[in-house]
Amino acid sequence: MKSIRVLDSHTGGEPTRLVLDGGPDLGGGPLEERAARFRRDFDAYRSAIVNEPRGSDTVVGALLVPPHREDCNFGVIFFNNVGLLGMCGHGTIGLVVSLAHLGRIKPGGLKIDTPVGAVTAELHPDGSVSVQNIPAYREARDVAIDVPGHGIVRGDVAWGGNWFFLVGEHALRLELASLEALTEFTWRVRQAVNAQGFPAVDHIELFAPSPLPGADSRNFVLCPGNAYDRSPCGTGTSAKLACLAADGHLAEGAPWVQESIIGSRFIGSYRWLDRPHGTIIPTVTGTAHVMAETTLLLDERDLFCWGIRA
Ligand code: PYC
Repeated sequence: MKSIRVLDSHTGGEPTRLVLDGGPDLGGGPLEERAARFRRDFDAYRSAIVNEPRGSDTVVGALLVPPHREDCNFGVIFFNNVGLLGMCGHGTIGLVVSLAHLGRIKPGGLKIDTPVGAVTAELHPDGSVSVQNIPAYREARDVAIDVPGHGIVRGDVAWGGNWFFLVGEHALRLELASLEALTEFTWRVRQAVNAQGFPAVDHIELFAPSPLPGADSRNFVLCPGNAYDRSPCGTGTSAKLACLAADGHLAEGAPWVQESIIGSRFIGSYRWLDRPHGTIIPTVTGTAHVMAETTLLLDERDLFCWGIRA
């Protein structure tokens, strides 16, 4: 029987399953190449770790690997129920809290290698974590998408470590009671965005004012495998910060409190990297909690040993 040692955490309600031992051996080289190897040769591991019956559509896996970049302390490759992610903000916060739980880091800064670039994280003495993400930018502003059954939906396309379509105007209420309608709508929006010029967009993000005091905005984020992000989405918040910066709606260094559909919050801010081109360095701060230290057992006699795959 194969065994895989994992540490489960959640960041604002969104789970991260950190793979410590027994995951696929991806060899060395840049993380982008190792991610391609993971995708090509070890997809069964991805499914076994995060899909049912051991996981669920919401679980994001984080494979801990040695870094390639010399200035990094750790490397990580994130994955979900349908494939690999570029970066993952909630997952990085979960990773840092998990490393602290294991005694592998103390409060302070560290640098983490990912397939889309190096990120810097800071574990604060109160246990919260700030992630300084890779550069984020808006690719296209106020794009009109014709969504069958819904009409024209306008939004921005932005990169925050994954590709997002960000929609501020829509007819839906951002509350858990509307989950089915939110999922159906954003799924249709993604189909239309992909068909109408932006095939790489795999996350759809809706915004509305928060009904609670203290937040600048509430979001609903549809992830690539159709689960919604329980956290405010670190890469989605980064994409939002890039749009706010480009529109002149948030000053450099000012805080932006982004709330998720379940009420968990990240505090975002940015600094300009390249103002003429609208490129920012976003920072997202949040908290995570460890939940379980587990050994996954993979029994080849089990029909669903490698997870239930669509
Ligand atoms: O926090 O960046 C994030 C994220 C991406 C997908 C789920 N969470």
